[in-house]
Amino acid sequence: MKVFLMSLLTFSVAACVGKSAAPNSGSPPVANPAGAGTANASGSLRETALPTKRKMGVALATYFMSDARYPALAAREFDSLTPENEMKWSATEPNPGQFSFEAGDRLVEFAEQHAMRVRGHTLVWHNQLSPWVKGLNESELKSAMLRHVERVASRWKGRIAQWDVVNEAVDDQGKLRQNSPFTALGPSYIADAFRAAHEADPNALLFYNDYEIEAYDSPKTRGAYELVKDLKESGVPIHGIGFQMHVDPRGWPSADEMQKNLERFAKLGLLLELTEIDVPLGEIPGDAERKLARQSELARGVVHACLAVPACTGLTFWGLTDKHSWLSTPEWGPKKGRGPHLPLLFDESYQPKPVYHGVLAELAGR
Ligand code: 9MR
Repeated sequence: MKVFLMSLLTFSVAACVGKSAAPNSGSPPVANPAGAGTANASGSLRETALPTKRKMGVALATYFMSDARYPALAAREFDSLTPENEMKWSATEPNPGQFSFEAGDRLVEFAEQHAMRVRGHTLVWHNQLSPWVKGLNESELKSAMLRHVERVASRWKGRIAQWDVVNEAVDDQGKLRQNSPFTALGPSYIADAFRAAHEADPNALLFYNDYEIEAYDSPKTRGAYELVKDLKESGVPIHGIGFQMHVDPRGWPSADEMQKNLERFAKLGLLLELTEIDVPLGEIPGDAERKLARQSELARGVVHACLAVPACTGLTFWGLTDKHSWLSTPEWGPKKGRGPHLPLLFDESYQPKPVYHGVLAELAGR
């Protein structure tokens, strides 16, 4: 136990093992330092999900790792890791041609030490771009994009199971979004990014990732559908689509609707991942108990929909505890007069919430 805890605490300097964790290869030894939740290792999410062949994922950030409860709980419960910010453009290429991979390396090494799959996030996105990118003309932008994809995907070649190659390219109407500099390159930029990623890391599964494409009948879902259908039919190396699931609970699609939507995308021959799940409590009506119960019900519906569609290979929660959620920051937090969002499976003291038990029960088929 002591050795294992030491390895958790020193993850940042540990040597990398240089290979990906085999899918569903069982669990590593697990730690339960005081205060890091109450679930037993044997009943963890990752253990419980093994027979379903779904990966249970969590978005992690290097800057929270210094609290030993954080890496311990993440490694015990989850077998897939998405770097929350560390692989984005502003983190990996702050200046033209000057790359910085240290934070991404730390998370990849941590994942490898704990038999967690890595979902790389994300190569081409209009947000968290380095400011210099916005000053480029079209031909410079295209070269910069291809170089960025090539360098970042090569860095972790063979160690990233899935890449979100292009993120959030379409707007609410399902058209290429106007507030992205990449849109100026025309729709072919998306195919170009996928081809460059495939060349750099031929074994990585390549995903298009977006939010608000969960509802069956919305202009945005239709736009994303047409986009990935065209890519697939044109022979572009795209393997999957990521549904972020940052859904306002007041308009959350039913489990049946989500399932129907997932099935439609699966028929294109794509893999499906639910990539950034959170369920903000603040939007749910009722008292605290009612909110927590509804949060659990909604999350169970998401798990149910994924389990019902064979092409759905994993579910990732966008953060570990309510303390670490992007929805707990002043920038994204609840609007005036609304309660806190508290959107994740564990509370601010790392204890499992009703929604954790709901997800676990759904995974176990109870
Ligand atoms: O969780 C991320 C937060 O820490 C960043 O400040 C924010 C900046 O845009 O991005 C958050 O993650 C986003 C993800 O990368 C893409 N989908 C939406 C997520 C929530 O905004």
